[in-house]
Amino acid sequence: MAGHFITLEGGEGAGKTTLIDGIARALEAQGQKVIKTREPGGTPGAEAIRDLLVNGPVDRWSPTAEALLFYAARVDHVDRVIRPNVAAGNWVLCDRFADSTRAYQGAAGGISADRLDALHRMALERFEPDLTLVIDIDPMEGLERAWARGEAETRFEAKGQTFHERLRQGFLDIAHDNPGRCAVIDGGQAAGDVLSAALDVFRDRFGAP
Ligand code: T5A
Repeated sequence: MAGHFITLEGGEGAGKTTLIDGIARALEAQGQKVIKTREPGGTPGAEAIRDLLVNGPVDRWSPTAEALLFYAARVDHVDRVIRPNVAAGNWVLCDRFADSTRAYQGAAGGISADRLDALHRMALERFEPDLTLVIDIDPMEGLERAWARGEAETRFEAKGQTFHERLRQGFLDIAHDNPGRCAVIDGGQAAGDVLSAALDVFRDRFGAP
């Protein structure tokens, strides 16, 4: 039986990593095999590209150069980790995927949706997640959480408030335009309530955990 490819999306410090851990525990408690992974990253090559993207001066790359680097990492990750694990029947929980490029480099960075769609089709054809949870949070609240944790990879966090407001709206627009794939979760709630809301969506879509 084929597995499932689930992505978590949202702005900085939205709580994606915390939520992935909770969902994984709930699935594993039912005996399911779960692969937790992230973008950019998830393979040695993609982690090397991550280092180029998340560190250094804020203007190190243009949005177009960023998008190409994110997709180079993504193709390696999909080929080596995501597709084989879905084919093996596992649950793949991925912290960020193509919607992050659509929101960060597209809605906030200024690349048109048509150009990013063309890039996605060239790289991955029509490959998309089975479910995307968009964790929505006030950008300042998310950034404060990330700063409080002493985040080291600060290149994208350092972009201005307008960028982060456009980013939030970009994710909400993606969810609105893809209701069959996406569900929006209020990330401003306590972590336990965010997890309950996410598990409700899982039960609704997959009947588990
Ligand atoms: N990027 C990525 C692009 O521009 N384009 C792309 O295509 C892709 C794939 C790296 C950067 O790359 C950019 C976006 C990013 O800037 P990342 O590593 O996912 O991506 O970066 P972040 O979003 O910054 O990841 P974080 O780990 O900082 O945020 P998370 O995972 O959303 O949040 P999490 O769970 O680590 O929580 C942050 C803090 O808040 C607490 C946690 O304990 C933690 O301290 N917390 C809560 N506190 C209160 N209430 C809750 N409900 C909480 N949930 C978590």
